[in-house]
Amino acid sequence: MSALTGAIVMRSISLFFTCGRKTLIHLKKPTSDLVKKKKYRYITEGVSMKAQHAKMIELLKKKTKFSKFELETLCKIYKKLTSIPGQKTGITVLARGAPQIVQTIEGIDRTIFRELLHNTFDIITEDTLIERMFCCWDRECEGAIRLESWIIGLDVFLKGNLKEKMEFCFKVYDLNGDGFITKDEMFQLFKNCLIKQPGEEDPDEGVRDLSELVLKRLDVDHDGKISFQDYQTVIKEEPLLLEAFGQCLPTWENCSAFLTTLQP
Ligand SMILES: [Ca+2]
Ligand SMILES: [Ca+2]
Repeated sequence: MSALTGAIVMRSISLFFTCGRKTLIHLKKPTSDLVKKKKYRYITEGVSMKAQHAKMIELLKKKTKFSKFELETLCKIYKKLTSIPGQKTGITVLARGAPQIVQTIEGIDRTIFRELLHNTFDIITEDTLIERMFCCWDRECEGAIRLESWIIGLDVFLKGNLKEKMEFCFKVYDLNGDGFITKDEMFQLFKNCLIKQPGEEDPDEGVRDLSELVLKRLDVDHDGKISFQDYQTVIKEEPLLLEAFGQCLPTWENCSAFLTTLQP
């Protein structure tokens, strides 16, 4: 059982016990002792949540380039995004390893993610890329981006250096995640970007030609596919080719506009 699954199961179990305890309290006639205990429990729960939050901010401060203030603001934005009134965001799944437990994973789902890219970062790119970007952000592959993954994703997005950006873009473009961008993957990536000319006999011909051309430019070791090593070598010489297969990063203007909103 992974640490994450363990944590999910533990949370479900603790929720189960908490529910049981609450019922017990209601069944018995409340005595001042019980009331005191209940109050005490709420106070200690509040304190431990605060301590947990502080610990997480500290951890994220080490893992990312965000300041404490920026992290606090990002947490607030996340909370807003995942708690739309009258609507539970995230996805409902069966707990891994404990299918009897149905749980809702809190997080940014695909719809919110798409809207966020669209409205906040002005990234209007085609579906395959959006889906790949979502999968790269959703590091636990749960169908929802949790708080930590959201902040780490934003760190690359807004403050990433060239290496971090290259790693992110390559992962997005490597559609099947096998470590290479193949001619077929390039074809899929370009297919939706090119506008078909009316009356064209073979509309895919242009896409194939373009894939061929880009492969020639990026395949440094001439093995017919693009490895991260190939990609890295070329991008270092020609950073403009970073997003050669489609936009998956915000523009500099959008980055600085968003970062400004995080300031005091
Ligand atoms: Ca691949
Ligand atoms: Ca190669």
